[in-house]
Amino acid sequence: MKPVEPASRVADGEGRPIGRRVVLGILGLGAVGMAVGAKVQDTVGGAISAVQRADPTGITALVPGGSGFQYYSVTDHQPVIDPATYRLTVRTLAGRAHPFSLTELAALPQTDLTRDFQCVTGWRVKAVPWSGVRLVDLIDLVDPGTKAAAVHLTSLDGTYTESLTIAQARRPDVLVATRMLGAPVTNDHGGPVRLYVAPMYGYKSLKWLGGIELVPDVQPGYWEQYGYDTDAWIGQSNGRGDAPA
Ligand SMILES: Nc1nc2c(c(=O)[nH]1)N[C@H]1C(S)=C(S)[C@@H](COP(=O)(O)O)O[C@H]1N2
Ligand SMILES: [Mo]
Repeated sequence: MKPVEPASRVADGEGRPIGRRVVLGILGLGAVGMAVGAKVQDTVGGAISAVQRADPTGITALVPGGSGFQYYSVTDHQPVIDPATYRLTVRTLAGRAHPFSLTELAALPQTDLTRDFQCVTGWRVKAVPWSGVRLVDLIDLVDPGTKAAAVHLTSLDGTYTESLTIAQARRPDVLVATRMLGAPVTNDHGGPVRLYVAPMYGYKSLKWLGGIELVPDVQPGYWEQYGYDTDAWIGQSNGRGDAPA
């Protein structure tokens, strides 16, 4: 059977699927972030994976704060990212690597967008404020080469990938986001840097963004290898009729 992107699950108070967030709450570490030492993170990570092994649906839980987002990760340990050493590496077709620190990203023109977030499993968060650098601005900074037809995006979780055609990547509503919901992107939401592809289903909005590579052809991303559409337009793909974001 093909893996299916898990439908959202909420801890129901009867000891059934306990999300990792609940565990963090129990441990009193709800604000685990990038500044927390690796030792504490390891302990928390161990507790999380034990609980997740008991959750047959995969790895989802409500992210607290009433935002309506569901926590998604296809790996059982999310990356710990030090903002001081974080680099987003943009690689040209010719193989040149251009690293961007958070300070360098912050110095580039910033774009604000307020748009819905829609997961292909059905949940939607209305009017989310997003900010960051347009993907097109980063691409244009590195001299992409005329033969690049697509971008391949990689996550620092080591597993998740995504792709966009160059035309999609050049849209003004595709952001390399450093802020969402009025604050820096949290580690749970893929911070310090995630993608936000406004017109497409949530699986395009790769978390813990580490690499952007210009490539000659579209390479299907993580979920796309299991049958989800690579052109993931909201309401015009995956057999769904949702209203555009
Ligand atoms: N690295 C990574 N990025 C990811 C995912 C994931 O599992 N791993 N899930 C995707 C899916 S299916 C959705 S709906 C959104 C969920 O974002 P959130 O966890 O901030 O709510 O992240 C997307 N980006
Ligand atoms: Mo999703």
